[in-house]
Amino acid sequence: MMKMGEFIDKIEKPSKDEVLYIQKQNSNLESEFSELEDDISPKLQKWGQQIFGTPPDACNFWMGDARAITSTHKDHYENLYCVIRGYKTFTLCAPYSCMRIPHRSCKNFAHNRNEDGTWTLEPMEGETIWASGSPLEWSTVKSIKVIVKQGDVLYLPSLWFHQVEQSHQCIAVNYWFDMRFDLKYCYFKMAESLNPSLRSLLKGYQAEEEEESSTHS
Ligand SMILES: O=C(O)CCC(=O)C(=O)O
Repeated sequence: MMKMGEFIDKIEKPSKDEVLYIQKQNSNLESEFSELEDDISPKLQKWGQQIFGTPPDACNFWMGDARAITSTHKDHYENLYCVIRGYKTFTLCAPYSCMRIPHRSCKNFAHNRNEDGTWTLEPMEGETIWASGSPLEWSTVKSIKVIVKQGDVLYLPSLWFHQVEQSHQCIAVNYWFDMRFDLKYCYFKMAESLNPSLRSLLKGYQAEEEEESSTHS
């Protein structure tokens, strides 16, 4: 656990060994930064609630180093993303790009902080299928860049792929509202099933699972 004072000191004088980013996606605005709630107008959350018809699943606080880049992924959420200080650059690919985005299987690791303040990368169980590389490397996938400046709110619809970069000490708050698993989701899953790299990864998992269940029966 790192206290906020230590985080601020460190981010003001960044070291080459440590790239810090507050980016827990577990509603940390409520659970860890409740002191800030009075500074944040409830208007955006209320508006989101009205248009998506449900309270947010998570309200997140983000603050980080310019070297911290969020790799390309998509979420099952309608996302209202507000930049409070600095700017963020979102590189976006539409959901139908899922047919073409190369994927690979990545081993899971956790960054654990040691008592002396150093970090250890600990291997964890399992693997995660993730987009491989970044939008600029995918010649057959169209992307658009959106710069979200201080005071701007980006509505990022569910299932849009996004890679995110930021200015140093950028601060943001976002709200995730659960998406509707309707026809759009069915089309997305159908398009995804046409992606050759995903198909072969999923087949590999399926074969492993079948082998495991036959050795246990
Ligand atoms: O701001 C970031 O670094 C990532 C944001 C993101 O991935 C999200 O809001 O879903």
